[in-house]
Amino acid sequence: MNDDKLDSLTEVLAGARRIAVLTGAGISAESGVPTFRGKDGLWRQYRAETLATPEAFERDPTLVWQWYDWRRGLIAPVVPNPGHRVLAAWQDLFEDIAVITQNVDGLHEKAGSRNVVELHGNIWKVRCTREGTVSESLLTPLPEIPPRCPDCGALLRPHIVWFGEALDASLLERAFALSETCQVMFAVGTSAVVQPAASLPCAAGRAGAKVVEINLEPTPLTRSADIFLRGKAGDILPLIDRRLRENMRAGGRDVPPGP
Ligand code: BJW
Repeated sequence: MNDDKLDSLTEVLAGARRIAVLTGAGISAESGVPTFRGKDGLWRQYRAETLATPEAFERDPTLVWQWYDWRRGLIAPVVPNPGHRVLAAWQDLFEDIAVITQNVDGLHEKAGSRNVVELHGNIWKVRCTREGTVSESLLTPLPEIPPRCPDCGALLRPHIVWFGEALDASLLERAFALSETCQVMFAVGTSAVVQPAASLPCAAGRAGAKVVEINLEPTPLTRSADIFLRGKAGDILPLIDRRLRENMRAGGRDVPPGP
């Protein structure tokens, strides 16, 4: 990575207290979770319309659940990678850091991040289609497909936001508030095409934040980002972390060793 870019980024971060990070499937790719739109992405092999819409679930809940059961099986053994771990470790370096994630894999929490907004839900949660109650469901494979609510017998659905569904209004409000009040916003490993999440870095930029994008390739966000760092999140975030800690130490701050 270009050293000048790293220098200007560490300069920007040196004075920052409030950081927001929007993450997408790319940050979990190095843990072994498939992305959606990449070379081996899920939407290259499966049709979103038949698996990730409310209409698909209404038509064939068994098919939709079989797909989610398979994905839960893929995600169950994976662990956070250096990208997730750096973001969790930055809780020691910045007064306020929030992770706004489109991912449903729970890996940020697993890495130790505490302030996480899960915009698209969580694959380890289920929701009763009759009562709307949300509960954890960790068994994989599921003992019964499609699973039913133990209280009322109605179908359970994955607690995930499908295409055409509204995001939880209070989570979205929180995500915009975090984006519009941060000083630096990172967009890490997201194709930045799915709304409304893709609008968050733009909202941050309009409100005066520096926008830093980390991705293997340019996205629709790249042109308006202040700094674009091309490469793997699991390489670039640790690189930034090391440089940041060196600078903080040089400035007389007592900082713990990195993750
Ligand atoms: C790396 C890397 C490494 C790889 N390091 N980088 C036309 C225009 C505008 C909007 C719309 C439209 N038509 C329809 C819409 C709305 C729609 C939408 O935005 N569609 C677009 C695709 C066009 N949005 C919705 O429907 C949302 N709801 C909504 O708008 O509601 C309105 C409403 C209001 C009131 C009432 C009713 C409705 C809901 C969106 C829900 C998205 N859900 C999904 C599926 C969840 C299913 C599941 O997980 O099972 O969420 S779609 C899928 O995309 C998933 C992701 O969270 C989301 C974003 O993907 P992400 O994370 O960006 O991943 P990828 O794969 O796209 O990109 C990975 C990136 O990482 C790439 O750039 C790589 O280069 C990079 N990368 N390895 C760094 N190691």
